[in-house]
Amino acid sequence: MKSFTALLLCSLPFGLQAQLNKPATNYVTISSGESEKEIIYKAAHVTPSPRQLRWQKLELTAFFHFGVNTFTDKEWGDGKEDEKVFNPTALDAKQWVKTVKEAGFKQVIITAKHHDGFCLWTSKYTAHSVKQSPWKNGKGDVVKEVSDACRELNIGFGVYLSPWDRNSALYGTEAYNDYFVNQLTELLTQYGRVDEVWFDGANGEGPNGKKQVYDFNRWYELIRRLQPTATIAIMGPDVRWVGTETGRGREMEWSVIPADLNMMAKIAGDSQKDVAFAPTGDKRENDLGSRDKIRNAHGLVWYPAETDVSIRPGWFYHTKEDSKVKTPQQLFDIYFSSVGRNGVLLLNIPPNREGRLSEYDVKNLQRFKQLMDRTFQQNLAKNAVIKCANGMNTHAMTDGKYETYFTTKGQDTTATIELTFPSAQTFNILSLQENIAVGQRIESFVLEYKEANEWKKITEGSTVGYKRLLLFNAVNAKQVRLRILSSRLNPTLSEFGLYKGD
Ligand code: FUL
Ligand code: CA
Repeated sequence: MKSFTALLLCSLPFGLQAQLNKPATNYVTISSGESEKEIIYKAAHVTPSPRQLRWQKLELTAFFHFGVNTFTDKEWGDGKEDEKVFNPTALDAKQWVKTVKEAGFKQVIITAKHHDGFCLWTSKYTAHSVKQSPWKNGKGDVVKEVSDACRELNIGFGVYLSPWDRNSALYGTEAYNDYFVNQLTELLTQYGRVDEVWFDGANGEGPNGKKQVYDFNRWYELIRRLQPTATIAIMGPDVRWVGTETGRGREMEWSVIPADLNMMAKIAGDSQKDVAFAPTGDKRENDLGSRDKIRNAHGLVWYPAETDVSIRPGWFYHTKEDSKVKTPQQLFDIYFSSVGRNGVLLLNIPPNREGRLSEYDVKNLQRFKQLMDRTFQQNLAKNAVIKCANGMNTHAMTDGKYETYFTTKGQDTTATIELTFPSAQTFNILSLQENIAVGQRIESFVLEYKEANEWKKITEGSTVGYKRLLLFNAVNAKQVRLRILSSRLNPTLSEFGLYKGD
């Protein structure tokens, strides 16, 4: 197996190599003999690339699984589907994009081609596409309708292109990599800016019974050249699959991890491969980046987690699942366990056979948004007098701006931040955000309140990262403190929030 370092040095696209050589870097090498102290110092300086930072700040992104499976009632098509089955009666991509935008989502990803090989755009390189369908007399292009809607409504646009293609006769041969590059080129050149390219890990057999050896580096090079600001997920260098499709990330989620974990072989190995649909498969290990994990690493890389989950049991629309759409409360819990655990949520909302998001999904998304707005409407910490003996910029923690941040003086890696309210306040949510533009540093923290002159624990955690949300039984207190117990370098806090949820 090639190490990721070797992969980087010999085969990464020039653009990426140049970017990695800049002083602020999302990758560092570690030589043998470096002390733990040196390694931790290096880890604290690994920062996201601009495209990774933009992506992390999106928080909420939406997936649209749509294709022949929508009409055959399947999850994984076998590639033998008649193109004529694809016939949405009232396709309205603007309704999809508008619905998710109004619910707070900042970017969408459309399944341009799923494992069945059916293309939602009129690719020049195959007949297995919308071209042969009755929809708009073969003149329709779903990818275009989605990208136009994204541009009009000003939200990010991404494509899912399944490397595994159960229709293409070329699959399993070297020519398939050319075919794939041609299709990717169409998607990257015909629809304006593309913000995310999502490669699935599934790699099964094609029609000739052979598996494909994917030419990932060629694909990455193409994307960097044609769409340099796009993040490549999850079989790619920018964004890592969290390891489960349940919507639950790790409580300790380091975005800086040993570079070896960025290896394609490892990621492919962890991906779903069976035709038997198993959406709850859990490949999470609970620790990828603690001191124990990075002590013996050969390199460290900024490789953040994306948490993908469907609003329904399946990824594609099935009428029988109309009653199983996740409730606003379930979506809210997922927000806490994905975005609130230093991840980006990729929530799938599958359009139905009409070519619209169903009323059930729309209603639950709207109520989810109301719940979010209600919960995070007022940061109670803003009303407190905040003090930290060794701190700088304490006011920056509650100004609502991510770019302004609190940090400690000198070399201090711990801090006690004390909040005094004019009168006792009731709250049940803690929200912390590190300024990841300078790195991820906090390793351990505890929130306490004062009762009868004694400090009592409310909640505690390890990593923070871009966002950490903790829910606890409501507390009523006039004095509260956050103790940062351990960090890899001076801790930072862009925002500190205390909220009272329902
Ligand atoms: C999986 C696929 O096999 C599912 O069908 C779905 O597209 C999901 C997002 O990724 O690996
Ligand atoms: Ca701030």
